[in-house]
Amino acid sequence: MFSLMANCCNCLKRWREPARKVTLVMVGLDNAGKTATVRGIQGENPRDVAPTVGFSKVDLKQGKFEVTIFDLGGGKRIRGIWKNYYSESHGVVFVVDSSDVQRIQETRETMAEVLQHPRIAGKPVLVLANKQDQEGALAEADIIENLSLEKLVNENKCLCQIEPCSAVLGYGKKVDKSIRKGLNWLLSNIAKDYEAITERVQKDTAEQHAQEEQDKKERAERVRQIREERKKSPVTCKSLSSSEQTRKMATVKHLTPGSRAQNVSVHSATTGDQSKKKTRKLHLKRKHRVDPLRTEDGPAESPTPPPPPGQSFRSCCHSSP
Ligand SMILES: Nc1nc2c(ncn2[C@@H]2O[C@H](COP(=O)(O)OP(=O)(O)O)[C@@H](O)[C@H]2O)c(=O)[nH]1
Ligand SMILES: [Mg+2]
Repeated sequence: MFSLMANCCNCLKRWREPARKVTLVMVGLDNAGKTATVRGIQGENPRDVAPTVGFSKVDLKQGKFEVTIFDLGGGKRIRGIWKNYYSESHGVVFVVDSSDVQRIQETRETMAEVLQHPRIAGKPVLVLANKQDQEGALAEADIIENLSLEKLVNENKCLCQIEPCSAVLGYGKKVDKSIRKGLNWLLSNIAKDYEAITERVQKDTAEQHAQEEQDKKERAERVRQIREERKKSPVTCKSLSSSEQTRKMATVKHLTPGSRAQNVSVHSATTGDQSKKKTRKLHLKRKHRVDPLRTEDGPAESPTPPPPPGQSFRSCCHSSP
């Protein structure tokens, strides 16, 4: 009787608890089936997926959890962005294409990088050994061996569960049971350690934001310095008297008629302060075309003739039949 009451109290307590917000990062090589998996969980057809450009953010309710999943693009060149999502993640879903035997080593290296990352190590990891419906797909034991999974998770102190599955078997209520089971495992392990993981998430996220702010300031400072240096650099033009400037620019006009840069310069050289500003532009723009003419050996030859005036670059280029 007493234990029944205690159970009821616990149930009531859990029912009254606020929903827990959990963020998961979903990674794995391109074509592993990450987007198909997320769509299946969401109740959308996993077969109509296009390759993920950048990332997609999916919010869903799973029991007492409000889950945000960052489904990240897995192409080689985009994997660099993954680390930007680690700090705010409570756990990881790593999707493996079990039928892609040729890239299993690449998968292993990629997984090692993820689990070793200081903002991931120690967090729970669900490995979905996807595409089990494909002929020749590696079985669970082979995946564990090929990925050196035990070694990896022990070294990085990550709780880990692997689920062989197929993301295209069904969706919504009919989503592969192994995917559902794996997700429940991940969420319940996050729940067990929720306060500690959340504290870590908040600390890491604050640190990351501070770092981003710092980087932004440093970038702005570098840009400011470059601008300062540019302002100081056109010494030659500044030291010329305005009549000299006019003469020089008139020469430019004479030598290269029709050039947009020179037209602007000559026009701008006619007035005081404004002329200084525009002269700087001239200094930059005329660089390519005017320099060879200073040799006074006659008109310079351009290796590739510019397109006729008014003709755009696009219309100059056409593919061979
Ligand atoms: N046969 C089979 N194909 C799958 C499975 N999961 C995903 N695919 C297909 O694999 C391709 C890549 O899936 P996608 O979810 O875009 O991979 P992502 O790059 O990891 O997001 C798509 O054509 C999917 O339909 C699966 O379990 N079995
Ligand atoms: Mg995708």
